[in-house]
Amino acid sequence: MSFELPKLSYAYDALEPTIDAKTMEIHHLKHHQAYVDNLNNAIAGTELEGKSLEEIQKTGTDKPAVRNNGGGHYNHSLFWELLTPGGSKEPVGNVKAEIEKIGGFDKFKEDFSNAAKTRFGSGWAWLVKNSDGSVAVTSTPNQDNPLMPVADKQGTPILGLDVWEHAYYLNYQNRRPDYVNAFFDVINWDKVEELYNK
Ligand code: MN3
Repeated sequence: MSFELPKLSYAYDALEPTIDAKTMEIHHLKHHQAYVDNLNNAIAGTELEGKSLEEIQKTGTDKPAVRNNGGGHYNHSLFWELLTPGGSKEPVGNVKAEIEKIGGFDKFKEDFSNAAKTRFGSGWAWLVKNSDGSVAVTSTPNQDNPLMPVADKQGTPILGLDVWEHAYYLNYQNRRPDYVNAFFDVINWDKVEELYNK
């Protein structure tokens, strides 16, 4: 049983003007599909075949092809679910309460945006849930994520933002900060809450 490209629950143009349809289509059909295909090739015939995608993040990352493509598949699968047309504007429920404890929503936006804007080169900004239920902002290079033992900061990702140029270059060119600011218009906070409560 190999991994497959997940279907999106919205149309490619549904997130405009924040994320344009062409970027969504190429990102999903080309970039994400390549991570899926390369991950399947990398684990075929190994002890990782048949393991869950989460388990592969935790145990397979000593192999570069698994780290890069397994991370790519996990990160993008999560990312698509965290986006929604119109967005829900503000955190809800337990996530809202935990964000209050780290300084409130405005402080969180500032910290998360800084993590996204200052991640040099390609990578991701994250909000993670710690084992004690608290939340924290972090970032990772390339297709790493906080489930991987190699990550500076461990935790369960509940919000992630792709800051690779392929995620924004057609619409924003070199203006990563504008893309990061616009991301807050399309966050599915109900999904973030669902991930926190898992
Ligand atoms: Mn990407």
